[in-house]
Amino acid sequence: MKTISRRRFLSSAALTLAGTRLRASAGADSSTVQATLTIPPEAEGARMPADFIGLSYEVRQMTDPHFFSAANTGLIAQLKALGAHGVLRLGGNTSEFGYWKPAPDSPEPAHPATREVVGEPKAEYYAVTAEAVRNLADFLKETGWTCIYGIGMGTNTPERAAAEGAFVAKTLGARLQYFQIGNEADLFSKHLRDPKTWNAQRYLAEWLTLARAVEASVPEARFGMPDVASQIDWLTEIAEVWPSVANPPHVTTLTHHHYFGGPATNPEVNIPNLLGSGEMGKVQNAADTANGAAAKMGVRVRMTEGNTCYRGGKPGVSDVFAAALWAADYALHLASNNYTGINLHGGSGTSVANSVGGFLPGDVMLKDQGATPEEIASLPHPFYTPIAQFGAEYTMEPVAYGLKFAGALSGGTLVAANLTARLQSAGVNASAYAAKHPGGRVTAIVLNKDADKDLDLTLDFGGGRTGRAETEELRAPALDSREAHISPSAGLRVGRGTCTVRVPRASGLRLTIS
Ligand code: BDP
Repeated sequence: MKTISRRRFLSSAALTLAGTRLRASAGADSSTVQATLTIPPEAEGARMPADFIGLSYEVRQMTDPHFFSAANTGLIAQLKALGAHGVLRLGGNTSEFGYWKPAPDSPEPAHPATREVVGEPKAEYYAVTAEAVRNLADFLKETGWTCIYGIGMGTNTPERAAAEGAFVAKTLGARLQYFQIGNEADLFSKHLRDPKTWNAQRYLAEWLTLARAVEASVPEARFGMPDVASQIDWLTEIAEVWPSVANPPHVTTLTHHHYFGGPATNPEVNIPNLLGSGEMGKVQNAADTANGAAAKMGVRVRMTEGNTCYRGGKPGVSDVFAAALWAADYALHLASNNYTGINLHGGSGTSVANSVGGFLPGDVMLKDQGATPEEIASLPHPFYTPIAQFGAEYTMEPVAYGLKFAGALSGGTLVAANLTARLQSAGVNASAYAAKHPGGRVTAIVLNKDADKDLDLTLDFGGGRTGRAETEELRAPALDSREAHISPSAGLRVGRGTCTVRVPRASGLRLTIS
């Protein structure tokens, strides 16, 4: 292994950023873009639910029944800091290898044979216990959050799904939003099903068998589906055949996942691409397809699992300030597209490593770059996790600050104007969103993702308003800093409905007028 100085390690951790200016401070070649945004007085866009913000964890995380429990006060505090109302989603690749264990002496069932494939979880079976579900209920009560509960599909049986569903519904009560059955079934052809025959129709047939079994024991059961990794056209196919399903189970939400790219070794997974316009273009295409299918079924869409870089994230991209700007923009982009919410994936390094075959490619990459075990341990694991654990301490990572910053629009109705398009046509890589809250308070969020350009912005709220606007910044020293801050700034005078403000490169601004 080659040796590497601390300094070089830190700069190489920023990865493949050569030629890109990442510093947030203005340099000699600084440039400023001027733009005006008119915020329409009526909010006629999508309603962003109060519980829009969410997190996603592996079901395997429940093998430690104390993790999601009332005793885990450190984690509870972080969830509450992230949002007063949020949604905890349990799923991930490991959900296919958990089995329901109703009593301490229940025997382990026989498991079907599966193929072992690099990058997919190994068939390491584990029990989901009644104790873990009871503790989860207490945990949710403490946080004020609700839950999307993942039941396995890959190696499960209708009988076990029904028994688990009944216990979960009874134990979580109103904290259960809905069940999800199966995780990323569009990838089952890799290791869990016959690639020659596996498709959306087969999936739907299997899903209906399991959902009907759950419904038989939980008549009021609600479901989100199909939780695809990337084949959004499965939503279209399902919506097309749905009218021919006799007595369909109560599906409230169509769901899909989204990772910007991956794995860590992919040079395309870098900060300029993460913050570039191509990413939100892809997000928009997926949203258009998903919303088309949802409209046919009379439901809404949720992005139930995703993050910056699959297979556990990329150090220097997933765990730095750029990920905060990405998360805020991505969340609000989905909200503008009428999504009910977003769940960014994370959890413990062990649970996520297990979900992707036993190790995180980002760790291997760091080792190859000569990082010491101490340096590697000082980074969050998985690298993309919104909430990281270091010893007994939980910390909110930059990506979580982005979610929190965006979460201020939750509960409001978004204005329909495409503010982002205006900023982009002014020549800056920035986006903007605004929402009106019940009672008349208006909040605007501007995300300047540009590495080079500051934004001098005039906001026009219409004639009537005068007074002061409260402002907060989302910032860090640089796009590749391992930190993020949300802090109040000086505030602004609003005269005859307008105010002007500077949004520096690589920063966010939140502005509220009551
Ligand atoms: C998703 C899986 C999840 C993984 C994640 C990843 O559902 O279990 O942890 O990707 O690759 O596809 O990081």
